[in-house]
Amino acid sequence: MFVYLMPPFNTHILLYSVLDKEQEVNEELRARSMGRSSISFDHYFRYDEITQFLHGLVAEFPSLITVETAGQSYQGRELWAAKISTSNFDGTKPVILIDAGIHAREWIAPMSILFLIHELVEHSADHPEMLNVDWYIIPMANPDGYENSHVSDRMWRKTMSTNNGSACLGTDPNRNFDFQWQVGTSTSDNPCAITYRGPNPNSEVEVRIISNLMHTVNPKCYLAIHSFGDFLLYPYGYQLYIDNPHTDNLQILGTRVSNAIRARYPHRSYKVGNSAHELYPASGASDDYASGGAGIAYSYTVELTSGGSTGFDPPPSSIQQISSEIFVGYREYAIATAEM
Ligand code: 0X9
Ligand code: ZN
Repeated sequence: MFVYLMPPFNTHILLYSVLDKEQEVNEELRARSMGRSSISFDHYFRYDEITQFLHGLVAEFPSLITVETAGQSYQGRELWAAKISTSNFDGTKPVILIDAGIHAREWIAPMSILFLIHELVEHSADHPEMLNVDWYIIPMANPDGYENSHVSDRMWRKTMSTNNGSACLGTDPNRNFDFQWQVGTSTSDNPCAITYRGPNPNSEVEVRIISNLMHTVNPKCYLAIHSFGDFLLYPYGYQLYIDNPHTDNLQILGTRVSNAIRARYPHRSYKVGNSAHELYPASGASDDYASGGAGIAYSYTVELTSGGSTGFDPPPSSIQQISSEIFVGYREYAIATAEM
């Protein structure tokens, strides 16, 4: 079981082109010229730093970004929602909904989204094509688990809720969504398993919050950000060979996004396909709920690259590179969503 949860290693040699180097240097110069030397993507942010970062942006760019709480985690941390819009979220533009960090140990996922927010807000003039959509982003969807993975157990994946009759903590939030819950394999009824699905669907408050947003925000496109394995996956993933009415379009858009990344970063190849087929069948995941429960046609799980053979632990020095690469993908999703 555990083996199946570790997507196959990609043994890419990380090649930096001259162009990448140039971009890195420009990025640094630009950051410095903005006078925000405190913001750097050279380390993994803890929950408090994420909170500070988001509120700092609101103070400086109030017409572009607002931050509100989408609700509180089991242990009482806010699930911050960053709303980025050049038209006040007035309903005139299609919306992209993103969550990252629902799996605690996948540290690169929230970092890539903080980098996206940084670009959208602090360098908005460079990305007008990305602001033809409104962004509703939960950069840290499982703050309790995330903090636990920093202070106690680096490989912690689940929430931190207690379980009746067991000393083991937590539910796998990506097995807890209310669509085909408990069906098939890679979902466990054992509270001590890392894929524990919970006593019933939606038992986790973090899952209820995200499920609700899928309905209230009414996005055209939903992205769940995870790591790792270099995949852009689409539903249905609860079982093999279950067709999704939007399969053709999901494959087309995923391919477009993967191609955009490869065109800019030739060494990086995100594979596109049905999640059960490309990775493994797993039920109760957010992408399936977005599709089958909330009726969002364009729903993907992004499994970020680990940039080499480092699994869930890309070195801090590669946060900027991995985030810059997938930024091209997020950009392409935005351009496509604006066309929908
Ligand atoms: O197993 C998961 O929840 C995801 N992979 S991870 O390595 N980040 O844990 C994949 C979920 C894919 N989606 C569905 N199976 N519906
Ligand atoms: Zn994950």
